[in-house]
Amino acid sequence: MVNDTIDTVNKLQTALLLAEVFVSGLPKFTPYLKFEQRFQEWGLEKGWGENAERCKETLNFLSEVLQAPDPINMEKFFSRVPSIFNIVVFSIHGYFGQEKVLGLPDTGGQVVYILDQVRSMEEELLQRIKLQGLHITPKILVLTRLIPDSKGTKCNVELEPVENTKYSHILRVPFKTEDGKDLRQWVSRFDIYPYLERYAQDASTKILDILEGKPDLIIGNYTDGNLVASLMSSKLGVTQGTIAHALEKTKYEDSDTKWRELDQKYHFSCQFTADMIAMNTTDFIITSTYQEIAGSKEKPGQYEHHYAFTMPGLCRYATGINVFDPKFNIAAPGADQSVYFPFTQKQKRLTALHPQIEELLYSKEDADEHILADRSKPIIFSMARLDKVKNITGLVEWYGQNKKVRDLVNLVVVAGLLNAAQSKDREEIDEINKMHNLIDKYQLKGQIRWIKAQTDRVRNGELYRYIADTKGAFVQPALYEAFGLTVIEAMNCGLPTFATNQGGPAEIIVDGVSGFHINPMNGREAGTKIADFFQKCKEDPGYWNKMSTAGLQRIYECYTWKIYATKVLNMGSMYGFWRTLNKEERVAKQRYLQMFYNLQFRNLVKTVPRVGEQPPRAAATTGAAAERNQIVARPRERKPQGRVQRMMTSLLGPKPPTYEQNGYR
Ligand code: UDP
Ligand code: LCN
Repeated sequence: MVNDTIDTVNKLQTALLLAEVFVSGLPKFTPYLKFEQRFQEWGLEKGWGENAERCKETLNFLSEVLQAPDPINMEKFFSRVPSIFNIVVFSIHGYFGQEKVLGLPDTGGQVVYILDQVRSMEEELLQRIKLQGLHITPKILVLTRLIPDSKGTKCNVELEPVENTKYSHILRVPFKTEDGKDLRQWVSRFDIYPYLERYAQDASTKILDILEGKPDLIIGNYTDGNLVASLMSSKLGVTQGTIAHALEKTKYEDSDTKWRELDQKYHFSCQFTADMIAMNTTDFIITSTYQEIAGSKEKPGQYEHHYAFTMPGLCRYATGINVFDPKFNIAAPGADQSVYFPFTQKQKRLTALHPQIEELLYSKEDADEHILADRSKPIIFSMARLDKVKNITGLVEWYGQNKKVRDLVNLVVVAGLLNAAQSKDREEIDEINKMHNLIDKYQLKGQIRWIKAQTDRVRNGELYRYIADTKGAFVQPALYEAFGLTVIEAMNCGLPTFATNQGGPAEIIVDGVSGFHINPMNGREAGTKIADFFQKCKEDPGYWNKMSTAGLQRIYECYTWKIYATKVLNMGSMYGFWRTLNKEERVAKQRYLQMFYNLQFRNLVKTVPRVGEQPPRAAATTGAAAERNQIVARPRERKPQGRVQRMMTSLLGPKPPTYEQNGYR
């Protein structure tokens, strides 16, 4: 925005003043081209705005920043700076695709979130570039894994345009086996650590090729994507943002202290170490709610869980991540309102899909144990991956135990597979068996309909609305839910919603006003709350409409993708600026984190078997070897001191090696 003739703040301030006075005298919509030459004479280049009015505002915002750099002025100015055109988003695990993937193992809200996020960011970028008076084509790449055995999805396709965008693509890069071949099959998110470093190298090469240079912003998602984003952004010196979605530490109680017994199944030691590295490397963290950062009085937040914890015999985090760090930001996602719209919008309703939906809900085929006997009852509905934490089996149990609810409503759940023999996912298999046992135990035949995972998003949208037509409700019973996209999808469709008070939904819903909180640890209370609602609706049919409308109002106020995209692009711009300051401090921290990656993370990765391998003998993570390697990790400290310093010095000499020296290129 400025050229070399401006090399002092005084010169900049003078140029701003002259230019502002000049454009103030022009008609508002005078195009930039008409006065470009004058701007250049003052040392100002393109990017201030597409016309006189827009330039005047931007010039004024910068003058204000120079006089009083308060957060509001800074944000106003940085929202105008044309610093982001190319964005890379990492989402590696699961089946990342645009159709037929939802409900497959490890494949849920993160995929929906990212596809909607990309669309909204592209739209916002295009609008910003136009208003900046520039003619630049933005590019967004979503990096995921190419899975040759793609199970009928497009996960075996290398490059795929993102639907409803012009310049955004999914780029799939395969995992490599040790002998350099493409790994063919899906790998559980718990087991993918041995593949990530090589993946980061291969992905970087492809990205630089396609973008013909470095991206301006890298956004990681979940542990694996965040780690790879950290590797790439450190290597290329690019601004990085991370999104946790749902980290495992929050979901599995005592997973830190019990890491040894759980490691073979979940490899939490690897995962938590990767999370610590990514949280501390990233320039900024995007969260969906405040509670995700700092929780509530009763319950720690997802990030707060990572502040101080110990994996006995391995590592103790004294200040893993400080929840007061200014890198934390809230940008809540939305739901695609062309898919999830209110049931009352009759002209938009997809009535042609109703026969299919009725088949899904009431047909006799393939579901002889799950036929709803009384079709006149409202439906309580839930839809989720069949993971333990989603607690769909909990909901079935509360329903089974509560006669009043059973009398008032039918239960419909869309979740996982119905046949354990068809599943490869360890937790899903346990949950499938549990579901069948509960249906038998509480004799739920005639009152429950269990439908396998449904991958058609558009039809799912109509399904929520169809449930609303029955004057039913959505129930989200998770033991913990980081955010809960199904909650906002249901609310967008006007379906009154009961959702867990553990995690994001506690913030999305105002209890008793825009929906209801339920305590997943107290099924009896949850059942009573649901029964009371339907009883009240029976007595006063206006009550159902009131809750439906209040849910919608809450969504329009707080949960839309437009609000999200504005915030995230502002973050990219602001934190990109902060990166240029405090360089020394950054470098020292970076060196510490690289040491941590090289010495700790790489060793832990060796304990995770690759596909087809027997578990290797634990590297220095268990027993005496682990005791020898025990370190106290304080990644936020500027300069490692004391014991860590001694360890670094004894193992590495005074200067720890960089990623490059360790073979990461
Ligand atoms: N979903 C789906 N079919 C299923 C299960 C889930 O389409 O059988 C979708 C659901 O509509 C939502 C996403 O997957 O868009 C789940 O997101 P959420 O945040 O609720 O949970 P996550 O799976 O990410 O933990
Ligand atoms: C993962 C989850 O488990 C959900 O709670 C979120 O809604 C989803 O990611 C999107 O962030």
